[in-house]
Amino acid sequence: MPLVRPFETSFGRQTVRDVLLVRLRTDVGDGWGECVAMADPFYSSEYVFGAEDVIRGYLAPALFAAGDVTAEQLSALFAPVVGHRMSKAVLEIAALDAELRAAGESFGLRFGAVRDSVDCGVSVGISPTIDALLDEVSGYVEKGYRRIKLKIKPGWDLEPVAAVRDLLGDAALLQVDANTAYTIADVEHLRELDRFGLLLIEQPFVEEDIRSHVALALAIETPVCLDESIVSTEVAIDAIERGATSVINIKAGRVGGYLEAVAIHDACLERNVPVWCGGMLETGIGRAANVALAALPGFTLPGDTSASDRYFEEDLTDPFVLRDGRLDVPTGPGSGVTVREELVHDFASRAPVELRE
Ligand code: SMG
Ligand code: MG
Repeated sequence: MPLVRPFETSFGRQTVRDVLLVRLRTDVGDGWGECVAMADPFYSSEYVFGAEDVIRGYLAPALFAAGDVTAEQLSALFAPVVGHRMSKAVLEIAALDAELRAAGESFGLRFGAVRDSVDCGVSVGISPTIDALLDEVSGYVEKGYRRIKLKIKPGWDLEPVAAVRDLLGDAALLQVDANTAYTIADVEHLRELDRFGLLLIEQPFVEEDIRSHVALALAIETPVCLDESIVSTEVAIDAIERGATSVINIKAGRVGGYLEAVAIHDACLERNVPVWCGGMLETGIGRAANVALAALPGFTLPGDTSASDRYFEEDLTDPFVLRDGRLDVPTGPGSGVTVREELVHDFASRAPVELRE
């Protein structure tokens, strides 16, 4: 699906979103899921074709062989497959969608939502120039976004952050995301971000490097927030206890599913660690589940849960529309959104792959 504008991060520039969708046919009805893996393994090791391959070769056969199972049992069923969390997550959410549609229960109710709409932020890519960046940010502010996140990398950090802080004023919520672009040698440089009153700095160092995040957290006043590093509840608790992260970006796909995401939320709530809902340029299908997740009590910071028009000219569901900086949590059964199947068909880069028992 073409993006309305290119999205550049420290690891690359995207102009389209190559989305792997799963439609799960069950004896209680169908469920849909959106896999958050990107086309290339640059954000994480997972990528679209890899996801398709592991679903086809391992996860779907395990599902078929298991017979009568519930969505809740899938993570144990898939445990023999190491990693591949985004692939596991899409099957789990498709199964949950089918189950909850049959039961007449919404994702929000199932996850434990406590609000009917959620505060939204927007993630702003690296721009060709500071002027272009300020234009883009101004547009989002006009639309009502409640928090701005700037993508940063070496050579694109202090100057753009200073310019945007100037534009927004001191009170505005502003944060940065490096997608692992820095090393421990950059600690002194990153400390200079302290003067901008940021909400947090997200994932400055590589995903396995918890130790350097601990060192940065000790050196800097800006709270350190992990994204890529947090792949499970155990890792989240460990990173919190070691002082590597004082805020967590929760992305269900990255942690193996929404049920694990809820567990991380619960662990963080218990430890007074604020969380927020990350984004992976989802269509309305994935967005519906993210918005439901972001309605849990521990999600106290605005998420990367932007409106459909931030990403796409046309969404695969009815568009999510920003209202006073917030998106409504769908209330219908399952995801609460209806997939526009003709549009999925029109956008499809190839015919659907059908897997059977
Ligand atoms: O969905 O609005 C969105 C994108 C939010 O910045 C975003 N995601 O590291 O948090 C992150 C990135 C990962 C995806 S980059 C293509
Ligand atoms: Mg991130």
